[in-house]
Amino acid sequence: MMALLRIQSDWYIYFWLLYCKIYSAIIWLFGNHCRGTDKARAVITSGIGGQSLGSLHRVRTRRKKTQQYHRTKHVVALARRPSYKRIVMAPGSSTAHAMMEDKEKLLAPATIRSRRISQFAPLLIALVGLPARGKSQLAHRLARHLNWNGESTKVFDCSEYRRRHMALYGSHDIFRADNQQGSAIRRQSAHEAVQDAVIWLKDGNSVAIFDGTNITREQRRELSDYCLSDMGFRILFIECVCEDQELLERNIIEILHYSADYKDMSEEEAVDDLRKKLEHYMRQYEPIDAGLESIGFVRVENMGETVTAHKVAGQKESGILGYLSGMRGLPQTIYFTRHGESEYNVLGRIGGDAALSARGQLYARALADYFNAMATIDPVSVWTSELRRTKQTAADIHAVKRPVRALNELDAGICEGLTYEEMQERFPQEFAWRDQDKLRYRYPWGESYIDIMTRLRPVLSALEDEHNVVVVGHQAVLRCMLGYFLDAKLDELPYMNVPLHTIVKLTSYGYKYKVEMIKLPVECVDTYRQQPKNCSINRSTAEALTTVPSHYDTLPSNLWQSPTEAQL
Ligand SMILES: *C1O[C@H](CO)[C@@H](O)[C@H](O)[C@H]1NC(C)=O
Ligand SMILES: *[C@@H]1O[C@H](CO)[C@@H](O)[C@H](O)[C@H]1NC(C)=O
Ligand SMILES: *[C@@H]1O[C@H](CO)[C@@H](O)[C@H](O)[C@H]1NC(C)=O
Repeated sequence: MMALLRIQSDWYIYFWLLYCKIYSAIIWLFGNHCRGTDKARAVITSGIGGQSLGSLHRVRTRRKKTQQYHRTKHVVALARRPSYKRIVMAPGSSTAHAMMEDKEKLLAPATIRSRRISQFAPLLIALVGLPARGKSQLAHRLARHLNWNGESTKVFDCSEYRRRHMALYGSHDIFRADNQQGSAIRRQSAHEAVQDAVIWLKDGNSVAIFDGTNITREQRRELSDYCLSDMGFRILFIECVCEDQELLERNIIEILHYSADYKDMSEEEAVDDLRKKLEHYMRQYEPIDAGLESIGFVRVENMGETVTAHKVAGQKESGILGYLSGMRGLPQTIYFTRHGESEYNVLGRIGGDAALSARGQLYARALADYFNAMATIDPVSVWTSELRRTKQTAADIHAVKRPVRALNELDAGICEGLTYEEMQERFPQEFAWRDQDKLRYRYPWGESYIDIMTRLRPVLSALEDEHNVVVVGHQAVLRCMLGYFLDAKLDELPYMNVPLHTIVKLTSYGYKYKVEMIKLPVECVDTYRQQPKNCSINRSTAEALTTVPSHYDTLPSNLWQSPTEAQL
């Protein structure tokens, strides 16, 4: 009785609780719809001037390029949350409601699954797009960038697998949709490429780039399902679109020149063949449609002019998005040179901030003559380090000069300013350890090659978009930079020979670079020290010093007057 009374007196509380329950049920019902909206849209406009390094310069050159190609650039990253398609629609996608209803059921499982896959799972990147849209170039540049950033990456090129099946490329005929044998071969080679990519990722590598065409919706769905549910890998599609006729033509010319398919054909035959091949592909091509496909993708238009991201989440993917948004596919020439011979070079001392020797000054003049003669047709800009010897080397070149801190020479810490002989005398153990693993060895209070690679990242990204830049740098720094552009193995980097008084000219072709070494006729010492045979910590002094290049003990005053003597 008492209880009943209490209930009666507290009836309004119960009523309130009931009301709350109903209210939260309503919220819950609608909440699923609304949750997407607030977090969903993230619009990133990045790329322009975002990097700290030489940003003024980059913006200036960008603007020039923009005018040239009538380009506008924006990066729009839509919807990190792959929840409701009604909210997140890429422009141009179909909005027909009826179509959405049945698609939603179809798409839902895949999106939920993809959300659950760990950030640390390996990533498969699949390229989508017609031939000559710059897919291979993008694939290899991205791979180079990722490898440098510590993600072991490899490109799996479908056309290479196809070539293995057909000793000789017959003609465009095999790309026809109704060619049974041809499509069987293509399917087979794509399958093998994917299998190899899977093996690569299962071996503990982090990224595989699948460079095929994957042009139909069905193919993409298959690949995506296979990756997400069977393998537990992350997957990102990158679609390359190219509307710019000028760019397209350049890509086509590049394919004709460098593709293995057209080695044995005459120019006319090749052009005709490629045109027909494109037509076959165009008939089958279904561009990625955000309304119909539940895949995460990035669309790259005109080699990085416009980059649109859709349902892209994850650390690696964001990094890739950033890289793509800063990418340019323009042909480029870059020059590298070490500073002229410095007083420390003559004495065999490392590091420091010495001035140029007399011969180093001669080199500075010769270098200026070289680029000033070029300047009337092809003006250059100059990047130096913040140290005296590079600034002095570039002093006479008529161009804008930009000192960049990240280009400073490897900091030798406690060994700054020592000769190798002094290092052996004072720190024999350190000296031996360095010889054992020069790439990873870090001087006490100083740096290692790996450290310079890290600090060079933004410079390298910036440099990839530049044309006619002269980088006046230092031995270790240039080894890393050249290693990046020439795809050198990491362990080879510290032993690359970058001699003094030599211009290294890199010219891009496709995604590769051609190297020319231009030695200017000014004498200098050799600073190249090979790895000695004995790297044991208790080797003798003589063994430690066998490969040290000869040098002076005091600075000769007449060094540049008698070159023969300087040869030693
Ligand atoms: C695209 O990927 C799928 C999935 O493995 C594959 O079966 C298909 O052959 C590929 N298509 C092309 C043209 O590369
Ligand atoms: C140092 O030298 C001794 C022989 O004198 C040798 O047995 C030992 O293995 C050496 N230590 C190292 C680390 O190489
Ligand atoms: C290096 O030198 C040490 C000491 O002289 C010697 O014991 C060792 O065998 C040498 N190692 C090689 C690989 O020559």
